[in-house]
Amino acid sequence: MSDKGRIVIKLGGGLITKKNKIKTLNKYAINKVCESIKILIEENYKIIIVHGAGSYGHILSKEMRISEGVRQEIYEKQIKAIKQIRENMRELNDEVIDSLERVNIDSMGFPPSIWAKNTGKKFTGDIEIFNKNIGEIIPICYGDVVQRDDEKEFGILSGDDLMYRLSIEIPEVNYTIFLLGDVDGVMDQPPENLDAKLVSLWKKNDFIRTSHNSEIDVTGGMDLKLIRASEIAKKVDNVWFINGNYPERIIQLIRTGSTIGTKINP
Ligand code: IP8
Repeated sequence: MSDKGRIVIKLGGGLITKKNKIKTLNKYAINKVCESIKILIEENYKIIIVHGAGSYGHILSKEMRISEGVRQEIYEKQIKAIKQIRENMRELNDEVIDSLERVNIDSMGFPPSIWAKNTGKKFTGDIEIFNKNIGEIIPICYGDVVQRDDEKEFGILSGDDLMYRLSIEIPEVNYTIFLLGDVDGVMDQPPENLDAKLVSLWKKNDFIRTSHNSEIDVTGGMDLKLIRASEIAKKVDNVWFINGNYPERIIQLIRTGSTIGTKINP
């Protein structure tokens, strides 16, 4: 069977963890997604996996104001927290690796705290390690605390920014998929509103009211995801937001060209 291209897929933090309670895992969801990833590999797609932090990263980052950089008054506490967050993220990454192993997929985590610097979509670091061929190990990375070159010293590199550079710079990406935890895709109103409806096609400048939960999310929630996704769509043909609790929708998408979810246009 011929090589069908590459899929960059993000397992959102709200899917793989329970966001409100520190370090609570949704192993069931991770296992289910990994079963679908197995099918994608069998269908001859090259895969790059990114995952978010959820309750393994956002709660402590918010408490210790990590995204603001150095705060002299709590500096020592911040340094301790950074160590803890990085450890938590490796632990979460190990859970993803373990779920892939259960379906006989060999994968490897590349912690951004080691190879990446600076935050936002212009972060630096060699992403060539993610340019793997069919049959090679599946590379994984995730949102992490990274060093910054300026006076802030450190900050948070979101998985959404990793999605951007991986989708744009690694060759042959034909699908970029953001798996969400609690919704079918982009909704026309905050999803907690009972009459919120799924937006099946979203493009830049389409207005929607998101409910970016700044109580918990330190990176940018749905708003950042939408901005990055529409930038990616300038280059990648199929950029989608899909409910990760129904990963069979990814299979339907690659086989039929459409599914329940939101397609993002530039
Ligand atoms: O959940 C955030 O990554 P994201 C990373 O992909 C940390 O935005 C450590 C909070």
